[in-house]
Amino acid sequence: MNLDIVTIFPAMIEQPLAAGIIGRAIERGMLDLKVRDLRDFTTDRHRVVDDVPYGGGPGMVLKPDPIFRALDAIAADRGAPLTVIMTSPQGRRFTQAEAERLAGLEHIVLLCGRYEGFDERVRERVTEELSIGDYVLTGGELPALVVLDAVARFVPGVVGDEQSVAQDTFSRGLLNHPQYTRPAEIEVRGVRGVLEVLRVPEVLTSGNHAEIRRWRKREALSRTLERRPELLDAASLDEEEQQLLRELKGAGHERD
Ligand code: 9D3
Repeated sequence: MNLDIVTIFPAMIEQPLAAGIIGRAIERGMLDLKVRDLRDFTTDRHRVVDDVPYGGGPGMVLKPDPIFRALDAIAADRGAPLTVIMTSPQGRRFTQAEAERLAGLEHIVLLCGRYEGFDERVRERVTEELSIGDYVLTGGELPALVVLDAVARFVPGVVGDEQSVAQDTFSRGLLNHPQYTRPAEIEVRGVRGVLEVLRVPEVLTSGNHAEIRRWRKREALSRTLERRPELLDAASLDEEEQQLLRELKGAGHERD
């Protein structure tokens, strides 16, 4: 998969990728990422990328011409047409389904916003506009990394364990069940300095795999019901899960 990220802060993209799974996938050639410094596409001596808004008001706006020149250079390098994604607070919400769809594309360009945003005319060349959530960030670089990370996981070979990609929370539509690893018992100091023993649930060490599967299903369902009940509307549950959910909902009412 080919990706281009256009930014005025290339280090904000490059530095995090120096470590971790996505960085390694790039080194191994599974992802071809080119980080493009928007300033390289200016034509003035001071490499200016922003200007005051027409009509007045606070802040600065990203100038359109360097962005158009960057996109022309990327099209010349990679071949047109381009899928150009603008990161912006006005965008549609980026979701796991969007990540999977974008992973099916051969090439995407991510434009990172800064200041008050882009000159509106840039949208002429933009295929989609994405936000990662309802909170205010200082720019589009972290959102671009979020999109890159979520999309790259779907590229075959990037994540070692294909099963973990397929069984992921948002692919299955449920939150994950609790996980434990060795040792089976740990002695820890609690809130008031009192020693207590924390044990792994017995079912997990029982060797009864049918019971383990059922326990995990129940835990995943009860967590989802408790924390993210809206996910249950879209989740596809098997017979056993539907029955467990009915039991859990019944148990919830008894407590009221
Ligand atoms: C203080 C500026 N705000 C005035 C009302 C608007 C604004 C402009 C630019 C707010 C944030 C930003 C920078 N954010 C992004 O470029 C961004 C973003 C985000 O802030 N939250 C979630 N997703 C995204 S994607 C790009």
